[in-house]
Amino acid sequence: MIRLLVVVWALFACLANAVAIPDMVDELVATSLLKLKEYLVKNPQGNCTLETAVRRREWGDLSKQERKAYTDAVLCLQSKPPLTSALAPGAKSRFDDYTVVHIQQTEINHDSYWNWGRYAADPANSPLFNGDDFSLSGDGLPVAHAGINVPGTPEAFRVIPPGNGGGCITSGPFKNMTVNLGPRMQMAVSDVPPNPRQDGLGYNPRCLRRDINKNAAEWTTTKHIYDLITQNDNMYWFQTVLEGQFEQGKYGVHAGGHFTISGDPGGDFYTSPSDPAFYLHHTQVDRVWWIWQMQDLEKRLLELAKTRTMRNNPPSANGTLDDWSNLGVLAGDVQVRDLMSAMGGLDGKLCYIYE
Ligand SMILES: [Cu+2]
Repeated sequence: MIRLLVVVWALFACLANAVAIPDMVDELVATSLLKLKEYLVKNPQGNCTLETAVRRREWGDLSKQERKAYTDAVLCLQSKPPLTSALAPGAKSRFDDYTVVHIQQTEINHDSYWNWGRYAADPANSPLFNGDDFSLSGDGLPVAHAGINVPGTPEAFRVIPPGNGGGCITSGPFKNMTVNLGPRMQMAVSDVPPNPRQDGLGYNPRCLRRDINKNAAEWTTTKHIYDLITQNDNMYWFQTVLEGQFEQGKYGVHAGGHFTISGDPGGDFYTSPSDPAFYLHHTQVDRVWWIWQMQDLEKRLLELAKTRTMRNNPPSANGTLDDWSNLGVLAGDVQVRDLMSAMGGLDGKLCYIYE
């Protein structure tokens, strides 16, 4: 068994072409893939097999050319006309369409992810945020600003101390990027002009600000991720711990990752997808859910918990597999049932695994 795992790992390390030392969660993926393999033998998913599945790889494991291709694709989306401008006058590009749909509804996935735990000790020097040409651009210029106020937490946990940035980013592929939409929330960083519309959909051109925050990243260590996956055996608790138990001063990995990016629009719950790093963060959220599902596929693949509204605010009915999720101009209406499986969801359009 152990020998087989070593072989599986050697294979991945080879495919990934930059060899990072696997962390505890990466090792869990290796064992989980064996479970997924068994499951697929019993429940074949048409053309979607482990051999045909797209392999989503960690940002730091991509080659420099692959990272550049990714940021070039984002810049390309930013150069294309929008589809949502009638609805949101602030939307100026195809990239903004994703933010519009998120402001109104939800988000999408991309092909690389950010393994928070790998860089939690020093995110500003990670290959994602070190500011070189193969990063997602770096930290913002140092501008004095308050820490991040986390609502609903006990006094002692109310504020996450600020990082060293807070101002406009100045390096890397997105240094000339214009943020058009939002903000919709009160921002922790200074000098962010308010949006002309209360819903955040008005036109509000400004620089991308970041405050890469090590203090927030402490909530996203490999240990946090591993415990989240292995110590919560139903969807209710998995989701509760993932989303954070703010009332107990526990931010959880989801908020922890958002607050690690921070700034504007990264620190705005609604507009955060206008920072390109958002997608790598949320793909990691998807990865963590995927690893959790694989621990018991029969039970967890289609398991839902909780209601249709975030933190049940306003109160709503329990979510079900028959509910519809509106992905707006991105994908139209999709049934939740079709979004549960990375292997064969959406009539086989979803077919991917994580390395
Ligand atoms: Cu999020």
